[in-house]
Amino acid sequence: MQSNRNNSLEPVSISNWRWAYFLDETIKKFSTFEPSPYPIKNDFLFRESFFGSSSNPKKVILETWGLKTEKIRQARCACLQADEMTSVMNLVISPFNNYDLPFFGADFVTLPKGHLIALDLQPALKDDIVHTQYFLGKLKSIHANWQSKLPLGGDIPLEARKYFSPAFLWSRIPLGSEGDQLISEIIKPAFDDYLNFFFDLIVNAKRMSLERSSKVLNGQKKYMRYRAEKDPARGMLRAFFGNEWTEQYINNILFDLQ
Ligand code: DBV
Repeated sequence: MQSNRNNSLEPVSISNWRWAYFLDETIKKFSTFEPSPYPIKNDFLFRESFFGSSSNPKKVILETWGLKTEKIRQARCACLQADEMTSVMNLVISPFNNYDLPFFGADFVTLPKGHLIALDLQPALKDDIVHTQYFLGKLKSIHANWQSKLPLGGDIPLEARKYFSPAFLWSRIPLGSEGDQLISEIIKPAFDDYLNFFFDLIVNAKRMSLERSSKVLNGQKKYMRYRAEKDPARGMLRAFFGNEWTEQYINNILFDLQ
């Protein structure tokens, strides 16, 4: 099947994709910031493949949405739906390094074993008080309000911890009506709170000195390299779309600042 999307800013249309609400909210927020498409080749804008037995092949579709603005180097979303069960939204918003802004990261994943929710404003320089003090206080109160209403996410890889803020919203939610209720009553308003707060930070962000900008750039590159190296979806993407395509996708599209 061909995609009718000519650039990364055109709407994503994957039937039954569970996370459409969250991408729609993100698109709405960016609409007032004169966004322009992010350069992504067709091969990565849309990809379709089949898996499972030849007698009963199942379809997997992946679409990539993306944009850039004056202060945002890249906002991109990997949108994947595999058959009925597996539904993935991996959204990362990366500011230009000449603003003291964190990354916006959302990893919403539905697998046969349940839903995984990872949402955060991730510092490029976690131990740098100038980079974090002005947003962490408020973000911690937003986090406290929602995390207390969700099941815990459990342990995360030790080496990944330094890339998360203390306000990392992290949960593993069961499938079924209880899970659906938590997603509509807790995850949706929580996402809106994190997204609205992030956009407030963008609006108020001022250009910084060259010296400070290069410090933030180093922090951003370290984050991107880590995420490219340790992408938990690598195995799944390779199984669906092959090794070579997956390595290009992860390193040249999803985490392309290295
Ligand atoms: N995660 C990605 C991309 C994905 C993606 C690009 C295109 O970075 C999906 C898809 N994340 C994805 C999938 C899983 C996870 C897990 C499919 C489930 C893997 C599985 O259980 O088989 C946040 N994502 C996770 C986990 C965390 C995150 C903590 C669980 C631990 C794990 O399985 O590794 N956000 C994610 C993350 C970092 C981050 C790992 C690291 C700094 O910022």
